[in-house]
Amino acid sequence: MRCRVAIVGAGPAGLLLAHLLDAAGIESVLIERQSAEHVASRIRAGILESGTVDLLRRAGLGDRLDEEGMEHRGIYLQWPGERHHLDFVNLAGRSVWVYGQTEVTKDLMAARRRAEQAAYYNASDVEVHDADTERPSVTFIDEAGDAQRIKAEIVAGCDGYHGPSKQAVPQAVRHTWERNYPFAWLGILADVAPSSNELIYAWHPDGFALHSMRSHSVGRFYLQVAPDEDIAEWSDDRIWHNLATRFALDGWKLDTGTITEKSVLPMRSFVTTPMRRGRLFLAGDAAHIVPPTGAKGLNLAVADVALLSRAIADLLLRKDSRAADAYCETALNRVWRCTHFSWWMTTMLHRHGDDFDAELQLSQLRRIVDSPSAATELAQNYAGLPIPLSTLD
Ligand code: FAS
Ligand code: PHB
Repeated sequence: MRCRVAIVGAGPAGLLLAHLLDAAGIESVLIERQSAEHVASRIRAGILESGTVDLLRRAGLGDRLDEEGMEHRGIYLQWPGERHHLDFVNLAGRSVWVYGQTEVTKDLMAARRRAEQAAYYNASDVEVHDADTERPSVTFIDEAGDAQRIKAEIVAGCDGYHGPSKQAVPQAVRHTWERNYPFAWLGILADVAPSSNELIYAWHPDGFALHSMRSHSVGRFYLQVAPDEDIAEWSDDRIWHNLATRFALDGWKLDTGTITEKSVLPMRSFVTTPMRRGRLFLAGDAAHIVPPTGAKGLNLAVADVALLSRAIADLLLRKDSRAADAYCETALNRVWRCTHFSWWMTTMLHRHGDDFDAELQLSQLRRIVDSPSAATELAQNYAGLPIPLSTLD
């Protein structure tokens, strides 16, 4: 089988790339290891930058987002006895939106079905070949057990942290940075109306806690735990008790409800370069992972894909390779900015080290609340940098 672009991975990066290429009249094929149901059921990110929202709207994917999403002016920063609001609209001129990645993925999958473009789910033994040539290809076993080879002009590796695409970049030229943090997040979904109108990021001696949400009736909460935490040790009561302790504030109460999902998420920073090798381009978690404290992971994947969609369209439709040749450098500039911000938020808010470290963290938090320039720096990074030009521009 031949196609113009073979996309490995049908998470948000792969699905959005397929959608943006379709908008430019470029056909693609998606090859995904999991079932469509599995992909659509994943619970992951919750915050969309306004740049991401604007792009989704312009791509015709904004209807449900506008109906069900929740626009937030900012976040709260908390430490024992104090909770302060940071207003991103006043500080940085833009808001953020609460609309789960699960919903974004469902919207993208529906758009893919409407476009009637090929997608192989439940693919196994996926491998990228000849990335260094003008004739790259992807081989795999399809869900019927038949061997397939897709010959393409471009291969996009959108297969996340564990995907095979990055392996197609020769080890000798690959450079990887990785930082595993000495803590993890215990995340829960609960059928309970949020106890706050916007997200609360709380520093506490017992550990970090985050009050997020998915709707006016579903709360999303995270607790800092040990990296090897056994979720079986965490009863619902123990989770709610720890959340109430870490968010405690005079005159405020945390409402509780039925916990419908709980999981432990590892915390790591990871970057691999180059993000391009010949006709293979990496985007999203295939090239970088950030700790979710800065709400960057999904938004960074969207920015990669906007940039990549334009580079592929220039290359295939206009024989102009400038954007493709600059893809790696341009993408990495934003990757490292988001990697630094996510590392900074994570090391500022999570308990690790000794009491000296704790005093440094509290001093940093007070500085943000007391200094408009410090608050503006956080707001500009959290609310997001402008999204690169895509095939929609
Ligand atoms: P994804 O990992 O979403 O998608 C990659 C796709 O490739 C998957 O569908 C996978 O099945 C497929 N794949 C893998 N190997 C393959 C193979 N061999 N062949 C074919 N397909 C293959 N970000 C936030 O901002 N906030 C959060 O709270 C947050 N929570 C997260 C929780 C978890 C458990 C994880 C893993 C990530 C979380 N993230 C969060 C980051 C997350 O949202 C990612 O940034 C986002 O999913 C990136 O999208 P993709 O690059 O498409 O990668
Ligand atoms: C979420 O709602 O899942 C979420 C929100 C903000 C973060 C991380 C996760 O920083």
